[in-house]
Amino acid sequence: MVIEAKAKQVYASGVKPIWCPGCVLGETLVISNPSAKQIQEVEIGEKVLTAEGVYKKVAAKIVHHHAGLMYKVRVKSFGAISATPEHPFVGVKRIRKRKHNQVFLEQKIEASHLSKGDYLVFPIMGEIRDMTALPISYTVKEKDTRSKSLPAEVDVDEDLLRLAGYYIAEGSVHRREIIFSFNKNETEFMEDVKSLMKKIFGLDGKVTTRKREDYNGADVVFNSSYLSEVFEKMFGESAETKHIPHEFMFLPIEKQAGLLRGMWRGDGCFMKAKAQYVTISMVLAEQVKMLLLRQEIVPIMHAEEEHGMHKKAYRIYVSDCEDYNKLAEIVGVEGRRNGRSVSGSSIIKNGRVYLPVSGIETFQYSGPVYDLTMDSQDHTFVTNVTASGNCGDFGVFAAITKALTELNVDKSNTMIVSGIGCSSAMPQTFSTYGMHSLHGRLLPVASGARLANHDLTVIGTGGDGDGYGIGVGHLIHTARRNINMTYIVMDNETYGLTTGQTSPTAMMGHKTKSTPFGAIEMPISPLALAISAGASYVARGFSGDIAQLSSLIKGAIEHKGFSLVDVFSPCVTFNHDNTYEWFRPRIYKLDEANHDTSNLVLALGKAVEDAQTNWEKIPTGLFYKNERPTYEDLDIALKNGPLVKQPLPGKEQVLKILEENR
Ligand SMILES: Cc1ncc(C[n+]2csc(CCOP(=O)(O)OP(=O)(O)O)c2C)c(N)n1
Ligand code: SF4
Repeated sequence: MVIEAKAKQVYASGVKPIWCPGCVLGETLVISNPSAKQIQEVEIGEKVLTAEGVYKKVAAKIVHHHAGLMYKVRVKSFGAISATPEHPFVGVKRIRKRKHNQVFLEQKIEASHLSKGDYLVFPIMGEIRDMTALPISYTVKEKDTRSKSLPAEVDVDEDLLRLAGYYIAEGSVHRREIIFSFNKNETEFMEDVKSLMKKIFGLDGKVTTRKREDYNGADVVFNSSYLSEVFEKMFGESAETKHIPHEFMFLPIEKQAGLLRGMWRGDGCFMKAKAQYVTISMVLAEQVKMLLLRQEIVPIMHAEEEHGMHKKAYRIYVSDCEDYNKLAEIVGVEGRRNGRSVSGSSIIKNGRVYLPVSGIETFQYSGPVYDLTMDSQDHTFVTNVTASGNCGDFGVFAAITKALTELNVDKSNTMIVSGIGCSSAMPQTFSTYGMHSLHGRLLPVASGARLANHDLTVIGTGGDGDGYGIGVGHLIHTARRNINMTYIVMDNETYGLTTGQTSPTAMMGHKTKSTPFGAIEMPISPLALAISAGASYVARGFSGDIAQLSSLIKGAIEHKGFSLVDVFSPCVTFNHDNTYEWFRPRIYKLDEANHDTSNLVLALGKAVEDAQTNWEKIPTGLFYKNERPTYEDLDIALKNGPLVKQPLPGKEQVLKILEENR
């Protein structure tokens, strides 16, 4: 497996972790900013749409070889997506077979656990960014005396957007000419284009039918090398690269209606039973889909493979009666359809579309599969079909990588030690030294490594079961010894690897295979435990906030002494209570609440605030930090350096020590 990260040193090992990833085929389309592109082409730092309907940066891209079963999941309207069996989709379980759900409870559902009728979620981009003026910039050519100069800016109103729509659908640029090609009968649209070009850019156009006699087309032609340059830059150079400028995608829907009107008049049509838009630009097809969704119209997407001289085409249909009439109203078409909405079709609610699964097939595949780790609170990314989610441990991986990169830690002098659990797969994913030890025993191993080599950067990584269950005794003693190391606990409040049993941090009432009637024990408070045991750096992060988490990990690595970084790292497969969505409204940051990190009593208070507020308020950030001597500073033998670096005592010295201690 290859995990790409922008690092001075490459910290990724290329070994596949076991975490439940959203692995899909390389050609899967991802909704990125400003376009849509195959996942294999997406780069770190690029923005991609998340299940929240907002764009976030890609923190890491993961590729690994998969050999075995793949699931091809088909949904109504948006087509199919192929994924590995454990791929967690953002979905909703269908409650009654032939009836739509009243309530849509979203969860991450593995591809192999989906059934026909369940819903997959596609978020509608909700952000609105209005623009009133659009700057027009072009290269002034002194020799070009024929092109009139253009206004420095134009109003972004319904007129401009309708004109943009006509151009995207029917426009082309030929040297200094801007040509809008229509059918001869579409005189109304030709007149509309002429008056819009005159009003907005002051340009006069003429209609020409200069082609063959049997040709049914007519062109409206404008002469301006300046506007040709502007339009090519804004809307793409050829029919295949045509696109809507990204900033137009955020405009209020009233303005976007103008865009749809112009586009549909150009490349769309209204038939008896459906409206249709055709384009050979894949990016444009995805953008039209999003524009329609923002108008609460669910299109049916259909890709038509290349055949003969015909390029691959994307057909966008609107067939639901209500949607058809809504679109007719927007485009200004008179015909209306009577009838009810199509049963069994998609539902728009809460800023998302719930698309019923219409079929699931399996097939064998051997080759690369891809996944993205997002710098987002919910760790999801959106493909052209639906949103996918990831195990929180990917976020922790990305945060550790970021911290090591920013500190430029020497990987040949770093050791990552783990216990056993999903989270304990971390050492394999890094190209540092590492050891996958025994369940609950990572701290003694890590302590040994540090005491044997005081120059080594030692990082322990494990789960809550590992560290707060079977290994809790070691936590207390390593903390009180103040061993100079960093301990990162991926706290998912469950035993992930063993398929979801109750862990020591599980909340009371949490139902699992091991507590089918709900947990009856109080959850442990790991931060309070660590602070009271003597840990000198105690922090808590969230794998949905990579920026905060990596800075806490950086602080922990730089700190001299024992550092605990507890991380809420949701298990998307087995813990459906403590999800990204559950954490988000409850979490707040201590550094924004003027917390005094040097005050032990206050830190203890903050450490139990989550349980005290019945999990309404969950602080994250640095709880407590103090500088005190480490174990290796105080130990009589180790304070002179690791034993391996000290000269061996001679026979006389050994005898003297024995004599003194008789
Ligand atoms: C001594 C011992 N007891 C039990 C197990 C079985 N076991 C493996 S992982 C695990 C729990 C993992 O949970 P956690 O540490 O929270 O990590 P996660 O998988 O959730 O990341 C258990 C009980 C074991 N491997 N060794
Ligand atoms: S912790 Fe949960 S989501 Fe993560 S790899 Fe393990 S089972 Fe999968």
